[in-house]
Amino acid sequence: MKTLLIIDVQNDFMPSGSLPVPYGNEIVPVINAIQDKFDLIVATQDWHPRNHVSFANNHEGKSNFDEIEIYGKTQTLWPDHCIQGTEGAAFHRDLNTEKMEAIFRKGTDTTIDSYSAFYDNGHLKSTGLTGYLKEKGTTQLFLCGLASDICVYFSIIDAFKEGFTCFFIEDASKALDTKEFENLKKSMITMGIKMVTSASI
Ligand code: VGL
Ligand code: ZN
Repeated sequence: MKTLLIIDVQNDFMPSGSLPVPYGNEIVPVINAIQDKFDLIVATQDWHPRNHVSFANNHEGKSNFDEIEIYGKTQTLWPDHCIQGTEGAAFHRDLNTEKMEAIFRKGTDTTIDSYSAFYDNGHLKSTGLTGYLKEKGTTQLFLCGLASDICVYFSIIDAFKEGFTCFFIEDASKALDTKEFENLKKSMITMGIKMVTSASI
């Protein structure tokens, strides 16, 4: 059973947003065009409270893209983005949302970030997404969205470890840092994650 998991296709990650992913808008028509090929469509939204720990603005003397330690792990400090209920946290207006059966929101805990759709960055709490997808009968899981080197990457790694056969739809995703993504891609392929394009689904 084929499921499409659409990660964080939200206004703040678009070229005009507060944490822009270059060419992020270009994936919207690609994602809309492939939706018919799936039995189930699920999406995520990055959904932070205003006082979230990942915002540089909430740390005195820190600037955007500085790094700090949280629970012993490196945390990049981001510009304010995807604040709960704001226009920046909304899906891109052209993204087809009609067929989404569920929307999982992540990054809601003030004290920890959550790049993956499955667990927070400390792997302390599950979002329940594995249970949902398995109960729905998902075997093959296709991921796309923003950003390829952050939230899509961390989500697909967790999905693979949870036992799904995983496909990364390359042209339905864009990276914040394309060089970093090329390195991550090699490690994903080595693990057994399959890289595909929208035309081959
Ligand atoms: C993301 C940085 C911070 C993402 C979310 O969706 O890739 N990146 N929060
Ligand atoms: Zn975030």
